[in-house]
Amino acid sequence: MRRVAMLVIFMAVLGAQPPCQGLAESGPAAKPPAPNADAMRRWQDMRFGMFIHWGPISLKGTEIGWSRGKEVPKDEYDGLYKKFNPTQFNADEWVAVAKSAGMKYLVITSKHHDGFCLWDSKLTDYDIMATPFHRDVLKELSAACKRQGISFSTYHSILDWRHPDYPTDSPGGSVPKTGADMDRYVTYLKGQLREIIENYGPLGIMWFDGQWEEPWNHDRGVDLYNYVRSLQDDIVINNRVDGKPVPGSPAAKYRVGDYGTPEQTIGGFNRQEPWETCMTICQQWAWKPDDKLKSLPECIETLVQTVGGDGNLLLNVGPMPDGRIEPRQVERLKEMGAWLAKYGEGIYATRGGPFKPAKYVVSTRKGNTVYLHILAWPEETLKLPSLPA
Ligand code: JFZ
Repeated sequence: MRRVAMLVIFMAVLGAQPPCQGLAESGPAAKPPAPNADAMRRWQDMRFGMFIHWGPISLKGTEIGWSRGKEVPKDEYDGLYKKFNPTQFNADEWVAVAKSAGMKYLVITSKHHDGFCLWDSKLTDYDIMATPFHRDVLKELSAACKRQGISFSTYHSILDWRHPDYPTDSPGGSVPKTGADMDRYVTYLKGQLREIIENYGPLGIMWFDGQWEEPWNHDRGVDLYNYVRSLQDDIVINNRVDGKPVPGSPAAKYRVGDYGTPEQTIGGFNRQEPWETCMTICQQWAWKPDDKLKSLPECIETLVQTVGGDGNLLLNVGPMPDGRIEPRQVERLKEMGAWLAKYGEGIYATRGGPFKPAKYVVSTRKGNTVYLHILAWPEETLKLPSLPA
């Protein structure tokens, strides 16, 4: 009894984590450290980033992850990598497009729900090195970001419907797998995150997703959060790292994750909890031929309304199977960049408010300066919303 207690104290002193095996049984991991304040500030100041969803599924033009076992039969989906050869991929061009849009950071899918890995992973053969393309996309992109002064980050799906050890399968996690082993899967997940951070880091953000299924839970989320911070302390981690409470255990006392992630919608005015809206420039996350492109006013108003509510905007593009970002999307992004070249002072490194964003008037501030973004002037006089008390 006494030896067990001593061991626990010893581990706490060292700041070490209990082993993850049997985590659900052995109770929650140590309460995680507070977000790194400098990293949070750096990330919030950037305000505008590029999200990239990409993989062999772009050959079909259907949605990444979700179309596996639906629009595209599983066997066909899983074999697409053999034909994935985006010879026109040029990392410096992608980064230049982000820069020309006025974006300051970039987040790319290292692995989506389909399990395909866009980098040279030693832990699986289902990766970019198994394709005829045979070039490490994360390596080239992270290097280009460094060269051009853009913060590099990755999106990583916790769930993996193809991996034999992850307990659910496509379509959409509705089918249980036999022989799966979640503890073994978490070892794989952590090993891959280590590869990404060590080989392509330091990263700005680790953007988790796919946390909502039963195999994931709060305790595993806390453990994973601690693990990623132990690899790089000044990394920012989104709130999709956390999971539902372990079945049968009391509700979690706290949540992990440094910021909120409203999806395809502009977050509400909130200066207490950092947040980032992620939104597609068209309608699908992955590339779809002739997908409906948002207009320039729509794109700019989304950015202004988001920043005025004190959030960041992560605007998504899905590159084509040949490796290029669609020219009409590049055009739209450049138009946003031209607007930002003129009005960026009222966007970058600002905070939302003091007025709550309204339909036609949105405010941001920096020091003693308040910036008013007037989106329309429909009446004789411009009425400002009332100031929050
Ligand atoms: C998730 C992903 O599934 C999606 O493909 C994309 O990567 C986006 C940024 O994040 O969005 C979700 C998450 C959950 C559901 C739908 C979309 N859901 O549970 O229906």
